[in-house]
Amino acid sequence: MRKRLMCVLAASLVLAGAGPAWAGAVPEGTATVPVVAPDSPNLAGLGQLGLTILSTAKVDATQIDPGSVTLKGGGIGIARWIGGQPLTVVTDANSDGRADLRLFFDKQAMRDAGVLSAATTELSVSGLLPDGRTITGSDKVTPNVVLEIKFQENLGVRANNLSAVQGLLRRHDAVQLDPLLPEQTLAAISGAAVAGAPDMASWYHLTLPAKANVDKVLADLTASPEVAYAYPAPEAAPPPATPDFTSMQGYFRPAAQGIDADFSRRDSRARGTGMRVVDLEYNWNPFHEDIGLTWASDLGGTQFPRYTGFNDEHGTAVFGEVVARDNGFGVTGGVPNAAMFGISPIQRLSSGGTSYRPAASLTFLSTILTRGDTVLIEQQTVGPNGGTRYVPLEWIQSVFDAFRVLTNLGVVVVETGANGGENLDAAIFQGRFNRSVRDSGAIIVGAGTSTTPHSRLSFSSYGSRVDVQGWGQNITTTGSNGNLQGGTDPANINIRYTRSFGGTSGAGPIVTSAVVAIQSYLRATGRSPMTASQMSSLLKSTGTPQGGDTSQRIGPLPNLRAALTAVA
Ligand SMILES: [Ca+2]
Ligand SMILES: [Ca+2]
Repeated sequence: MRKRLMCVLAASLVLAGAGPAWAGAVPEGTATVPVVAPDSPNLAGLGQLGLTILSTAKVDATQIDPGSVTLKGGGIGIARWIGGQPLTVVTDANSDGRADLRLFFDKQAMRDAGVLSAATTELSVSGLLPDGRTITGSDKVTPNVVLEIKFQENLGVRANNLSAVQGLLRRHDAVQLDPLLPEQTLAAISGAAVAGAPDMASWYHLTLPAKANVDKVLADLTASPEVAYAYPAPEAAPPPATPDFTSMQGYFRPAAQGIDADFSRRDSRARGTGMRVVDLEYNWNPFHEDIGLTWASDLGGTQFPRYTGFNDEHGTAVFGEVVARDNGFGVTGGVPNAAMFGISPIQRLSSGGTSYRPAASLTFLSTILTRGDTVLIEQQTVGPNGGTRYVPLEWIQSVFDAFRVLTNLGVVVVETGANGGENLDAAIFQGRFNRSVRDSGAIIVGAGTSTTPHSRLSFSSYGSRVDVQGWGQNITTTGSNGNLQGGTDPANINIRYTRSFGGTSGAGPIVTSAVVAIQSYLRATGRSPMTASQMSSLLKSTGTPQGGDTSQRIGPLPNLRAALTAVA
């Protein structure tokens, strides 16, 4: 038995050394990155060409400053939306688990600068990483000219009958003529055709040699009796840019409305630089355009696999409240410079199966975290009343012990209070939420209304043990149900936002933001981080008091301006 335990400990130590991504030397110089350009860029027409910079083990392409990227040979910068925002999309283009950066360049600007012509054989980009490294990469291309063309319907031009246009195709050295629609679709619509409807079978894409003079060819085609329409084949426009939703994040406005992260974020010392936050969470999407992380954010690795039976949108919403990037679009987290990680409560067993063991995940965290770090518990558990009468996770004694281990290390644990509507002072809880009986050290968070005077929401746990509250409704953040942008279409997973995240799950990250902002400020001013108990006292003494029925206690809403002023 003892021998087995030693093995497990050894394995944990190895993981602790190899896992976290926050250590590591800063490389210098130039890095080469793989670039994917369109195989055959179309020399005809307007619009943008998309180039994708793929991330590697050494380069996170999403960290490249889009404003620094240029196309070699012409000094062409990235295309911009009206308003100046660069045309970029963050997506895992090659499905290798690393988010990649897709950049768009204006074709007209490329042609004017000579970067895109019949003689072009390669497109090369260079740009800068935040650490000062230059990245370069290139891809081979074979430009051509592609037009969208409709022949006169009365000619009956079909894929198997091009006789009426053979002369015209020969005259222009046509390389290829593809029907716009496959035969199967054409057959299906002809069956349902309404008299007078356009004949879609007469539409084609016509490929001409790269050296073709586009203006001259188009003039000739348009004047030809066989042709109804001819113009450059359209380019795919990138999806519209995400607007700035930060004005909808009322939970970060000054007290009494919110916790006043507006105030703390104006101070570079309170923005979370160098601070670590770990979310106990089933799953999350690190590749969201406004989160910009990778699976390096997963501290659990194979030992604590993420649970994919639920969707990842809960975790994505939580991450956004805390660390969404301050980049002019989407939302901004309360401590946008903090390093955020997640860990699953599911443990892989040596037998090969898995088991729900949050205490194991949390104890594993105690092997990597240190004083000043913060852990957010986004899990609840069934209480003594059963059903959905959920209670804080520390109801489970092994979890309580794991919290004690973390608290003793100087890690602040922020625990969501659960959505079971329970009175934690009731006799059935046997004093387990009475600090004079047992105290995990965790800061328990209840859910209050988004409007003043911040009264308890009916689903929120309450009682003397609940320390502070956050908004439990109307939270604008990344991910979740997509009712602000993106909807539920799986294709929009990286651009999805909600205006209605909530529950104690939504309240916990608000309080976590306050905790990390204060710890960040203390560290940046050369002082020791606060213990959980000191932090809890500070947030309570400086917060906006609870309104409504205060006999059902969920505590005050933190006020960062007052808290930071108190420790300044
Ligand atoms: Ca990738
Ligand atoms: Ca943002």
